[in-house]
Amino acid sequence: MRPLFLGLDSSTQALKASLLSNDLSVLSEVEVRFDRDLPHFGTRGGTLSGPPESGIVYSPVMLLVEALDLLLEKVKVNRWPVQDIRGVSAAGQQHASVYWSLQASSLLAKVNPRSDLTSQLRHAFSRQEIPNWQDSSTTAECGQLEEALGGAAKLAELTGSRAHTRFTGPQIMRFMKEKPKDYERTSRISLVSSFITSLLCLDGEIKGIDESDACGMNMWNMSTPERGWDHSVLMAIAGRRGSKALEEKLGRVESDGGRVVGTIGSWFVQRHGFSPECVVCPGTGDNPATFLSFSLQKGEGLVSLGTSDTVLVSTSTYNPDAEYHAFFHPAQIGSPMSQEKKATGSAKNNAGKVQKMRYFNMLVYKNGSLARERIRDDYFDSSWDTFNQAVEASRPKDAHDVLRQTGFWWPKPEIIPDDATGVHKYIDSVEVNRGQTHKVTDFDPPSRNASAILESQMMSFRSRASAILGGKDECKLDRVFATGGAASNSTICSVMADVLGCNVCKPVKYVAEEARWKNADYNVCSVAVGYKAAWSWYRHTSREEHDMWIPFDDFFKKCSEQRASKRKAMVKTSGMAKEEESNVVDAMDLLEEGVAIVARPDAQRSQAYTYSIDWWKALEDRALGEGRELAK
Ligand code: ADP
Ligand code: XUL
Repeated sequence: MRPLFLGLDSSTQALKASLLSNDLSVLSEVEVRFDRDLPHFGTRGGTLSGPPESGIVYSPVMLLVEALDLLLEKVKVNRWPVQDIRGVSAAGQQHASVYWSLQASSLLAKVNPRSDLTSQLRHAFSRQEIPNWQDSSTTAECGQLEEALGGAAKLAELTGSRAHTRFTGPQIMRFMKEKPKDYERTSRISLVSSFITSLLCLDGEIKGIDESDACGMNMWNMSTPERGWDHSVLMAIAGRRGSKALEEKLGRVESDGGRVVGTIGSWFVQRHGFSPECVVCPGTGDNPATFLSFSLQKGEGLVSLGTSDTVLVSTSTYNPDAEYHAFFHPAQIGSPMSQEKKATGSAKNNAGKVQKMRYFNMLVYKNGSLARERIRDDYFDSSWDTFNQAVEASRPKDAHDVLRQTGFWWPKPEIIPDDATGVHKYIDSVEVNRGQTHKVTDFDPPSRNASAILESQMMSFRSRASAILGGKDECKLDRVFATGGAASNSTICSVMADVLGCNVCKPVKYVAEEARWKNADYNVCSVAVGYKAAWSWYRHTSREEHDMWIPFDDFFKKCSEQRASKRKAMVKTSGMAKEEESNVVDAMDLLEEGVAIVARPDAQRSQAYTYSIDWWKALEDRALGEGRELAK
């Protein structure tokens, strides 16, 4: 039997599962879509909303429990060999919190395999709602928190982010105020990832929050080597007297992303046929999991072009900034924290095995695909092809063909830059050198809107990524991975390569039956936590000291080498001619096993963008100011 691994992803709209082989190939996926498969909850897009203007967005906690029951039924229908699964881990939407009742532990410990979880866990929660990341009901709490901590920059320096309405700290603060009795009746507070982890183990213990996920709470001190729940933040949230109780409700935090925190619950073994040898390791947030899916190295990035645009940048240093977020790497063997030292009286047993702490920064933009779509619809008859043709017609012709028209699209109040609003377009009036830049109602010709929005969005990615990587504009990303709906557009990827000045890559898989590489269209979050489960199991079952502490990236590399040799052996036995084999590889610009380059930067065009960055930055400041004036 070859061990298999399972990754779960509890996202806004669905609970997804990926089944992986021991060389980390994706074998199969199933999902429960909340609106479609559990319609009795009445969710739209996976969530419910509070009264108009309240900003409240949530999902029922029982929706996730029922989704897990249903997912396991779907796994059965799909005949997954669950008895061979040896490791499992879960990704969950970041920031979203789950509130356990006082009897939760005893209910978890005694679930009966003859019934489903839904019927047995109804009383396990002190709050029926999980605040969703789209919730914006906590503006007042964010203001109070920042004021108490000395401002947005100070809070970012301590916890990796300024206060955000969706972050857990402000959410807990509001819950305490609105429902003090329910808060009192709360034994523990989990994030979605640690909530699912507790359900997987079902041993009565509420499992610890993963340290990378803890960074999305506005409560975890990242700024000192010993980290820990930040006492000044806890006091600002719960008052001097309540801060201790809050710390207890938050519980321990897992600094080693590959530690085995339990084995799969006997309920899974008896009811669904799992093996009692299947181990569970800490889950993590969905963005940390996405980061992990490509085993990003220092200086590498990931751009997700979905409804919103997200940029993740891997770094070896802590770079907090009020404009974006800093997180710990989600699969590292972190140094002992103050919490652990307190618990054991000394450094934990992994001291000496720990790796230098690693980080990543995350930029989140609200005006991503929807802003691009608006231009496509207004100017290009809703056709991406026509949009792309306009972009191709206006790309820089050489290094001196600098930007002369640019714009800023913030129809929704933007996160980066903070609170930017409106749509602003500018034209530089002199052909040679820089002249006066004028604000205009539209570009000349208007088809310029297509390239202007792409260039401007990517200039923003570039200038912020450079700031994260070293503060200078020449400081570039080494390569980026592109994901999300718009990454299927090759023109968009090509502009991204030019503006960022680096290769743009995508995951690909080799399909033996068709003897060719194809885009890997799996769900990166659940796959990445499947990688983490495999890493954890490998360490757990190894006898060699070296393997027990193998860093995640080394394990990942080892598995991709195994996949490469397996593929080569398959090609050999298939009798494929040498020439045909190289055609298969050349058809995809392969960078390494499972990674293809989809766009390379053009040196001349890239230089033109480098020459344009200061001009663009000054205009971004101007647009920000003009937007604020108009909003007054
Ligand atoms: P979500 O954030 O919901 O996961 P996706 O990653 O699925 O979103 O991306 C959806 C977005 O992708 C859509 O809003 C659409 O504008 C964009 N998109 C899809 N195909 C293309 C394309 N060919 N070119 C540009 N954008 C595209
Ligand atoms: C990130 C964020 C969202 C959620 C989606 O800060 O709020 O991307 O993680 O589940």
